[in-house]
Amino acid sequence: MVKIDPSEITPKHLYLSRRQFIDSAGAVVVGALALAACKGNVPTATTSAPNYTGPTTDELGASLTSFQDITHYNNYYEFSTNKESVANLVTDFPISPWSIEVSGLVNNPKTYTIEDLQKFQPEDRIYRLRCVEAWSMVIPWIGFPLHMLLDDVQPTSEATFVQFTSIYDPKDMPLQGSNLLNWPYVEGLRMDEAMHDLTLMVTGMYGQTLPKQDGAPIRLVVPWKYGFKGIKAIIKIELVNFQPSTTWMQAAPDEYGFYANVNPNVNHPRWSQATERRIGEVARMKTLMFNGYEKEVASLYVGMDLKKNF
Ligand SMILES: Nc1nc2c(c(=O)[nH]1)N[C@H]1C(S)=C(S)[C@@H](COP(=O)(O)O)O[C@H]1N2
Ligand SMILES: [Mo]
Repeated sequence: MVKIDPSEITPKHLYLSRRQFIDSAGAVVVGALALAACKGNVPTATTSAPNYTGPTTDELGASLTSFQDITHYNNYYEFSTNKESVANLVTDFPISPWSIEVSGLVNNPKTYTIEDLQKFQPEDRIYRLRCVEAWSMVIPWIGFPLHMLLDDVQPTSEATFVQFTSIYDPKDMPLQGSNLLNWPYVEGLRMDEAMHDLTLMVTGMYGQTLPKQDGAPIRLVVPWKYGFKGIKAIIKIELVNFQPSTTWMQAAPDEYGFYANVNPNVNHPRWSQATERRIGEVARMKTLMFNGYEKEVASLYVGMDLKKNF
């Protein structure tokens, strides 16, 4: 397991009580409504979020994306294909109670409530998020490494991949009533990728509970891969002995591969991946190999043809 430099992480002891959980979810809803009411009048974005006292740049010196942009420019196809609309459509999506089943090739299968997950010490991690559509953000997540959860259920020696499944709730997720994508949204990682210390189960952002539009109550974040690997609203994690199918491979196998490592040298069939637009900034910037995490993750892919295994 590769450890990341402690200087890159600011650990913070956060206990998300059920009470705080409900309070901050409510605050986001109120914020979204206030914004909708002001739309057209006030284009200014809040730089940060209330209560956030952490660092304001990533380890490369790039500024954090504003809380406003992170919560109002979202890819969440269960709700909308319009990134600016997601925040207003998630209001009634119920996320409590919620549980996650962790099963398959493990010695100790378990179903965790969100409250149960508090035993895995949450950390603050500032990561770049690079969408396959060539835009990016810098986001101060709160979460715990996935390996903590996997160690808890004890994968058997047969387990080689991990499969993730989002909730299926067509009553509350309007586009699950359409065939835009195959539902529920599914994703996967190879076992060594899942066990890597950078791979995070995220429950918060900017010092508060995760907003619904960003994947509450729990989502995956794999910072060296394109954003679509970061599956939101997870209800099941299964340890398996085959490479799992993913929603985007099913939708367009020529465009989206299983590995989806950020790679400026492998273009999407319809656009270049050499540069990206950092949300909130004007000039385009060069996309970094493995999204700037090459030192930490390149060893996972030695001997693999990254052009073929895109
Ligand atoms: N369940 C689910 N997870 C998802 C998606 C989605 O449509 N549904 N979109 C993905 C894509 S394409 C991206 S770029 C990120 C966006 O995360 P954000 O809205 O928090 O920035 O979520 C990913 N996770
Ligand atoms: Mo994306």
